[in-house]
Amino acid sequence: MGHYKSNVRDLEFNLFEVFNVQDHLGKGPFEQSDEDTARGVLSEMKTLAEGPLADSFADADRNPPKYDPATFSATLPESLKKSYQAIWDGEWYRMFLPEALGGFGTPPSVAWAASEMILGANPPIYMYLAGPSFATVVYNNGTERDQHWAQLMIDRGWGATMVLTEPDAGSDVGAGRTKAIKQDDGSWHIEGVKRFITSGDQDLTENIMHMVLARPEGEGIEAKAGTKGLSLFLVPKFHFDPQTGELGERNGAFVTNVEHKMGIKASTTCELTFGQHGVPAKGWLLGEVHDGIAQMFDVIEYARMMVGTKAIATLSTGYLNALSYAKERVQSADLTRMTDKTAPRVTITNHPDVRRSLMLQKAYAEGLRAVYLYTATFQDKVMLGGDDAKLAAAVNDLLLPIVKGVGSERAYEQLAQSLQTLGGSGFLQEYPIEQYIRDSKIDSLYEGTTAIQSLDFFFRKIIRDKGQALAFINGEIQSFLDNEGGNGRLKEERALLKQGLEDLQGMLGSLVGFLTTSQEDVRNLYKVGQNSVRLLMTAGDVLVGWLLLRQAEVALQKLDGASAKDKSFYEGKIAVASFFAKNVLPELTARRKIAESTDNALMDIDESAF
Ligand code: ST9
Ligand code: FAD
Repeated sequence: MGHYKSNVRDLEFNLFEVFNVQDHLGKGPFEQSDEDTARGVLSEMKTLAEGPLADSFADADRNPPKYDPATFSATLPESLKKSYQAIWDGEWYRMFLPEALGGFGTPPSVAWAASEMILGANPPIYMYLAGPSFATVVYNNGTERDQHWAQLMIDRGWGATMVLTEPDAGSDVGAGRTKAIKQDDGSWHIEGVKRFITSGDQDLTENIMHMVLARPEGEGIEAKAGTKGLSLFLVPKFHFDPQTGELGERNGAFVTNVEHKMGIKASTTCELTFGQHGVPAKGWLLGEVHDGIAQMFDVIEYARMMVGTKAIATLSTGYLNALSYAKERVQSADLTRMTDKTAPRVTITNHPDVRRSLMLQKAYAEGLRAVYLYTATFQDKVMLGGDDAKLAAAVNDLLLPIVKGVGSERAYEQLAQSLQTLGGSGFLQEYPIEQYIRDSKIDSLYEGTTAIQSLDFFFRKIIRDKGQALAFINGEIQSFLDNEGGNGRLKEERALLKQGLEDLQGMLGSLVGFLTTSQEDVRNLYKVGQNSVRLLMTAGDVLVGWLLLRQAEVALQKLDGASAKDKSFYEGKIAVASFFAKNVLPELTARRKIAESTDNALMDIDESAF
């Protein structure tokens, strides 16, 4: 058995029993899909993920990519290349492509469900697969020339990167200094150093298209400070024939270092130096417009969803590994017979504390899976178009920082609990959990740290949106509370969810108050900053609590006449929803009180006192 444990039953439960995505399969852009093909996608992906993809997970961690400074190149372990080839040959990347670029017409909800399995089995492989998805952004934002290049990127299987970060510009992308100097032939020469670039070099693909943010210079170009002064350039590793894609000379974008790091070692993290080794780094302006940050956010939104799904996928396999260990491991007597030294020893699933921890792991693994899949259903709605599309886009935007920020924080925290379930064995490399923890720590850092997600959530997705998307979600939860489903069961849990929702609303009210009064005292903004992550995490808990209860309601309806296996599955859904409502949601009241009573004492402390 490989390390990866998928959960197709839960994926299918979400898609077809809770969110009913089959209702929009076969329609519009999803004309080619139906429920059978969607189930087929998941079943084939399970086989691939648990087998050929998972195979290189540990080997590529222990034998990571090598960097050769003489040739400025990185080479990957053979085991990883084999896994990559398996997924590339299956053309799975087409799941996310539009029809015009050879897509399968798969709805995002199904594509993300399948992605979860790749990301749980071997996340670096997914990142090396970025070429076709990034080509879609080139296609959507590009001129006819760029659109042809996008097709070349896909047909020739090129890799791709997103290149924003610089040594002095991480969260603050607008501080970037890399420049682009206009040339007479219509190209641009890029000069500067970028760092931490994922997949910046590899020996999987014949070429790599770097998508680079840089500050344009030249006659008639207005210099603007911050992110709004950045443009997006297509900078290939090798020049190519613009018609056929045939490779030419090496371009002057060189990888000058590959980082040594805590986790995801198989994914190369590169320093990329432009135009400083005697060869100009030539780039082409995407779409011939200076709108780099907005164009790059098309990539970022996709990547933030990917990072959250990656974290949640890892938590799920971490939990399932911990569960199977706990069912086998015999240690200590039952607590009720603790004084009887001759009492039989029991499996650790009998100990209340192990049960508590496993149920919490299950709650976040399955609750957060429901959150990312719920989010993906709004991506389906955007693609379906129609009157709902604008609101659906706003709801997707609102939920993205929760998928990314809450997904990554809770996954890392709960993976520590998965390891704890194995006792000392969890610390060994014989089991996958230590690597899961190392590999998932990055998820709360890249694509915008959790603090950045929380500021995005409050200032952009709630305040700037005038609370419209938030009002929609609030309405959905409220109507769930108002309708007396669940055959009279789950009454107490509904009351706890109601209280949780009120606590979230109260906390949000406090933050809006701080923001409003900042017009008189600007330092009140610090009170927002002290609470923004708390707000994000609380919104995440309310969503998890609600979606688990929605699932429990479906499970209650399906219990009668269910097979023995399904019966256990549905009972598990009811149990986990009830556990989360009773054990986590009451904590929200304390968090609300903390937010309400925030002062600025923290900000008054002299730095030397820390
Ligand atoms: C990174 C990469 O970390 C990590 C790994 C990548 C792996 C890639 C692989 C991907 C996988 C693909 C695989 C596919 C395989 C498929 C196969 C399947 C089988 N939403 O607020 P302002 C825009 S990369 C949308 O004033 P500041 C907007 O245009 C590095 N747009 O910002 C706005 O203008 P306006 C990641 C947004 O104060 C403009 O920005 N780095 C949003 O100037 C200015 O907005 C980061 O993420 C949004 N949420 O700058 C940086 N927000 O207002 C984190 C802004 O007019 N830092 N815009 O609309 C931030 O996000 C900062 O908040 C900041 C602040 C830079 C935006
Ligand atoms: P900083 O921005 O210096 O942040 C340090 C701390 O300060 C963080 O805790 C942060 O939350 C906090 N902080 C900063 N500003 C604020 C604020 N305004 N409010 C509150 N707190 C704040 N970048 C790319 O462009 N392309 C890639 O492919 C890519 N891949 C990466 C792969 C790896 C393995 C790593 C480690 C990084 C990668 N990055 C990539 C860079 C990544 O996106 C940045 O590391 C990230 O955006 C944070 O920037 P920073 O590291 O400079 O931290």
